[in-house]
Amino acid sequence: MKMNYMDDNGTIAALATAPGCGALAIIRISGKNAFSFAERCIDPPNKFKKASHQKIKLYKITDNETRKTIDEVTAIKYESPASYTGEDMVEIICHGNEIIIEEIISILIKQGVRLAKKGEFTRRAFLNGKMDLLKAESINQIINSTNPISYNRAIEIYNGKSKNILLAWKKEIIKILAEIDARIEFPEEDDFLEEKDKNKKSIKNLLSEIEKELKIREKINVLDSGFEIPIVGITNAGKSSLFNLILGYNRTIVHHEEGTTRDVISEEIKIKAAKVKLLDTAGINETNNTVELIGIEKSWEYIKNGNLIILVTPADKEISENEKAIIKEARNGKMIAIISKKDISLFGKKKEYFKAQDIPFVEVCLRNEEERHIILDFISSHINISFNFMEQGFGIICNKRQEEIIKRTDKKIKLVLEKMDNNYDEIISNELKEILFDMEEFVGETENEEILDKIFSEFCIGK
Ligand SMILES: Nc1nc2c(ncn2[C@@H]2O[C@H](COP(=O)(O)OP(=O)(O)OP(=O)(O)O)[C@@H](O)[C@H]2O)c(=O)[nH]1
Ligand SMILES: [Mg+2]
Repeated sequence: MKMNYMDDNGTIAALATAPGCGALAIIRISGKNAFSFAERCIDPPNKFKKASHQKIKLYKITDNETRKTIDEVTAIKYESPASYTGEDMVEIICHGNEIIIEEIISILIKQGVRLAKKGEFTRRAFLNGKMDLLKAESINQIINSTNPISYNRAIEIYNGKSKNILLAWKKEIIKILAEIDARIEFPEEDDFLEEKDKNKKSIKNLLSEIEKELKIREKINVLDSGFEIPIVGITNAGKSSLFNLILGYNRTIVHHEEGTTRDVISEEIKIKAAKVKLLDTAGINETNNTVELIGIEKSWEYIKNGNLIILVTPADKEISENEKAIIKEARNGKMIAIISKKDISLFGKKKEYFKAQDIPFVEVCLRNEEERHIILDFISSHINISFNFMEQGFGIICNKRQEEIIKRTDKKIKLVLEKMDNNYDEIISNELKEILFDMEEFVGETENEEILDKIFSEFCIGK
């Protein structure tokens, strides 16, 4: 059954902090009866009644039926409209134990407070005009970002940057549209060559900005779903040693025998706050062993498809034909090299080779734990390079809804450009009007109950 939020303006409560054990937890209550409901369990109630707006004070939570003290807490009163939701709100800060949290919430529910739905606090904030849609959506991104890049974008979107960009685009379209509509109405006036040229240039600019934004989104999607970094190379190069060194524990077998690793072993980790899927792979080798061959086949897959490829190559050996083949296969400018075994290095030539190939490298001894931070710095800087956002545009898209709208706009802009070549003014005018509508939808100027349901259902409870 579809819940109708519009009809529901009761008082709601939920845990606002992450569930589980913690020093403190925050329970939020919002709605027109928030204060009177809170008074019925906050002890002493008179102290709470008299407490002024946004002043934090110490209380107890008591179950009025059993007279049992649940916890010692602090609480803050926010008088409407100066609260997150714009309604009267109370925040109870209790100890971060699920038993306490459950008890407090169940006391509130007994009084008639309802458990909040996903994103309901933010939805109310939006409906009460505390924030626009883009800001509300960016809050979800701020909470859920798995990497500093999308987090930084989310903060800027929260501060209104994407809205400003969209409004500038919209203004440009309105200008072009006005000119084209005037031409449709008074076709005999002039040949409008100059205007047509100018319009075409503006549309081309807009298209290139939109395409940049879609590219950034694609990269952020990759980052969010886990940036894949396979460790590849010939057998015995030190791949598993590197894998273990990065993880900080012995996850996989390291052995001087060739072909030790046969299957792909993967672990999700954070490298300087970026979510990464690190993979140890089978060494590329000539072998007749069927199991090893299956592993090698998988290694080639990762060499082709990884987001950033780490080639481990031993300093004591000349570059081999297999390594040259690996480099050739991964030639998208997304390979970095770790030259292992610098402690037993016999050849200096390898460095020269990577310099000539323009592949960034670092020389290390993988048996030396102290070199871990050098390796992490090196990898992290190359994760950032492969996401060189600043040069490419801003990153206005922060969720699926926005992505779909921009993809739609992209198609329509391409169509407009095509029609401009053929002077189909009516079609162009219609398309531009639709693009305007898309842009209004993006910034939330066209409100729609179903869209709101979808957006806020992606939030967590308590936000
Ligand atoms: N001296 C020295 N030995 C190293 C270094 N890195 C790795 N080794 C040794 O080289 C041998 C092979 O290391 P592994 O990490 O198992 O190599 P691998 O690339 O995973 O090998 P396969 O799984 O067989 O493809 C082990 O005996 C390691 O201890 C290094 O930097 N210096
Ligand atoms: Mg190995």
